[in-house]
Amino acid sequence: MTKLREVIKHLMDKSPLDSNPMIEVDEWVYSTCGYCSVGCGLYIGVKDGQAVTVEGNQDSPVNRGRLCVKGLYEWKFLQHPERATSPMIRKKDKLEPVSWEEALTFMINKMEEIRNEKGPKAIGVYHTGQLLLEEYYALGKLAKGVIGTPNVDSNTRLCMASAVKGTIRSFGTDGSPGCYEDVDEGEVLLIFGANPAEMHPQLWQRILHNREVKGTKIIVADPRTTLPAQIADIHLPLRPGTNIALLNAMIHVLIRENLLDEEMIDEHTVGFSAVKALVEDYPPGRGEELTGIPAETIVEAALLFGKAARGTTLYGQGVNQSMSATDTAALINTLHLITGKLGKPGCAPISLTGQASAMSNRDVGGSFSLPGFRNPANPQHRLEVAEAWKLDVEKIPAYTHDIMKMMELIDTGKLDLLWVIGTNPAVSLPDQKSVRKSLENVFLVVQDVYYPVETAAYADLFLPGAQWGEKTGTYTNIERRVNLANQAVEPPGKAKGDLKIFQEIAKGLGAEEGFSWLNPEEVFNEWKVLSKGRPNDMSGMTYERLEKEQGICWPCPDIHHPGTKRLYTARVFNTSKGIAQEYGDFNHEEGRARLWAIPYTPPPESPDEDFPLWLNTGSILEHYHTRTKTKRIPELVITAPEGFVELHPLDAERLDIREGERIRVVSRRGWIQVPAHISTTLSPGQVFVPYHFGDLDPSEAHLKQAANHLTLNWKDPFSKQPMYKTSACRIEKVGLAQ
Ligand SMILES: Nc1nc2c(c(=O)[nH]1)N[C@H]1C(S)=C(S)[C@@H](COP(=O)(O)OP(=O)(O)OC[C@H]3O[C@@H](n4cnc5c(=O)[nH]c(N)nc54)[C@H](O)[C@@H]3O)O[C@H]1N2
Ligand SMILES: Nc1nc2c(c(=O)[nH]1)N[C@H]1C(S)=C(S)[C@@H](COP(=O)(O)OP(=O)(O)OC[C@H]3O[C@@H](n4cnc5c(=O)[nH]c(N)nc54)[C@H](O)[C@@H]3O)O[C@H]1N2
Ligand code: SF4
Ligand SMILES: [Mo]
Repeated sequence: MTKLREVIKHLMDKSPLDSNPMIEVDEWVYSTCGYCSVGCGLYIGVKDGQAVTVEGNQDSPVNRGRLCVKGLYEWKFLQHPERATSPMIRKKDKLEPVSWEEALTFMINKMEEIRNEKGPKAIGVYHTGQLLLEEYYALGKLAKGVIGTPNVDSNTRLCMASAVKGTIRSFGTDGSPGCYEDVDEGEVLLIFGANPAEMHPQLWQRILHNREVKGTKIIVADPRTTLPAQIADIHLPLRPGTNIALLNAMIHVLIRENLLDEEMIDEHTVGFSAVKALVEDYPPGRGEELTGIPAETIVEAALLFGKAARGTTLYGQGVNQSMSATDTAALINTLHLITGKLGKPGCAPISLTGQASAMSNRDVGGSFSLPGFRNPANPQHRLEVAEAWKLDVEKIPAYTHDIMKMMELIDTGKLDLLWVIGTNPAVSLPDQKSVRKSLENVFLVVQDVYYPVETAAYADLFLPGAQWGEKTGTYTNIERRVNLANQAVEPPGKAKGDLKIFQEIAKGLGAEEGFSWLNPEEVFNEWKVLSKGRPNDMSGMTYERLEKEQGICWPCPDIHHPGTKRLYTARVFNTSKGIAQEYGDFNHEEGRARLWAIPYTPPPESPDEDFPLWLNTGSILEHYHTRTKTKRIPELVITAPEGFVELHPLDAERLDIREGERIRVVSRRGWIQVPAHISTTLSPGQVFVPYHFGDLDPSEAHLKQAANHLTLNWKDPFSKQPMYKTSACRIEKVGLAQ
């Protein structure tokens, strides 16, 4: 790690960066940060029609005026010479600018042609967690209602799918049961497979504050000694992929010591006897064998959590992208249910959603569900949606496919057109070699805000959207707070809001009537009616209220309702078939939560003679995803200019590798060549590669640095989420035989 990064990380840790100094502006526009799901409130400063600064919103209960380094420079990615300003069509191997009319006619003709020839299933839509709630709603209606394809997915599949499935399997419907106040009020915080110091920095500031003022105890379960692990009271550096073994051993201790909430177990849940029987096989000694954590440390962690009156868990991609991901999320919920740490202050299992609006996508059924967490397999739920959309119920697909399945459908000639909106699969999907081959073999439409962008290297048609700051709509954050992000500036050139693009395509496909909204609030109002009576009821919200009240947490069923901090306070869950988001063995007509008994299963790939190191991939503070925004901000690029691999000093010594030396990381899928950063953050035998860096844009085409050349195309059986965190690799000095 460079010295500068160390300094920045230290700064983030000790003294929060306050907002920009005030500069002269014509107008301050109320908005919400568009990067991560913490959902910080901010104002965009506009001068002469351009965004010139941002200022943290002092009144926001989320961040109280503070912003992290990404939020602070957020205005800078709006005006950039590489903003996409015109639609483009591939002509003679090159994308050439065309008019909107030509671009949309081309797209609609192609869609009609494919639909007539092969049916709607041959059209795929793959979108994002970075649009606005209103845009997801419109896109869901267009893809499922108008096009009528089951091939609809979004990048939230790569991110939150396991947390969502785990939450549904425990409680019946999606949505975090808790709120940020539960983080403040917990005596103990269990940070499980997450690194909020770098990924959710303003939530981390709250945690640090609580620790200082209230002495909150912190337990961190992460194979790496991240910043949270460094300050934790107990660090559980488990072997990658062993979450289930650790949780089972902790639950074993809790049951043995009778640190349980019997009323919750007996009256409000099902499945305890199976859990009890299963964890008998996971005494702390077996936990140690499987996870590598000393048995007494597992006991200490379980007792700290179990004896505290209030405890909250924050979990992230170390769960969702690791082995047994959905099961781990369900087991974290189980841990909270059996100890009664749910539905009361300071007690909640909280999934750290990643992107600013990933939760909005889930709210309105942008990908796998129907709006309002409705179950696509439930005829009544489908009917409610069909009636609202004035459509034949048969038109709405009863299932959807995940993106890696769509790649397979391309490979087998069943999917002919893929419309990619606000995501960059030529960097972010696993096993890039096969993904890039599929992208070559489909009619590809890319709707993005920058050009060049890696995935557009394969595009036949490019549509320029507008981004954060250039359009109005809402975001739902981690704590279910729906907040407003207002348009501050006009999009550049011919770029236009994604909602407008969806409306025009719907019109081209003959569905103008259902898409004739005059502004985003009209879309919100339509959705709001459909949300009535559902767990994520937003019918009491208006844009005016959202701005005045600094966002409102759903459910908010009427105009006078203040919103809801925490769910399940009455210990009644959404598992009955009529309400639940899915059908399954967790359905329970009395509304009991389901406890899960889950045996440990080893990952499908682990280190061996040929590939002796664990490969872990993830994010770093300065960059956001595939860097389309952050690589265009010099202040962020300077500290992390290119891809790298972190390895432990003992491994570096054994392999004779020096700091900064360019080395090759090789897996069964491919290789990358990046500088080595020697770091004690990792345990010996493990390496870490950030996934932000691509190698298809002209400025990076000479580098081979995308982590996803290495990763495994292996999906969790329930959530179909790729397992990015757990595979095997080796390191070679450059020049040595492969
Ligand atoms: N700066 C920045 N912030 C971001 C983002 C970004 O790109 N940049 N992206 C946003 C998004 S979309 C997301 S999803 C979040 C991601 O936020 P996080 O989930 O916090 O981040 P990750 O780095 O993906 O993974 C978290 C931790 O899981 C650990 N881990 C790996 N394997 C295992 C395992 O088997 N068990 C356990 N217990 N832990 C394991 C890793 O070592 C890592 O420290 O961040 C959001 N915030
Ligand atoms: N190996 C490995 N791979 C991973 C992960 C990992 O930990 N390891 N993490 C995964 C996770 S958690 C995530 S969330 C994904 C993220 O992966 P991606 O979704 O591919 O990453 P982004 O860079 O956010 O892509 C968003 C694209 O949308 C564009 N865009 C931004 N705003 C708008 C808008 O308003 N409209 C339109 N039309 N376009 C817009 C951006 O320019 C960018 O090209 O990566 C996943 N991949
Ligand atoms: S913590 Fe997240 S929401 Fe807040 S400013 Fe940083 S990136 Fe934006
Ligand atoms: Mo994510």
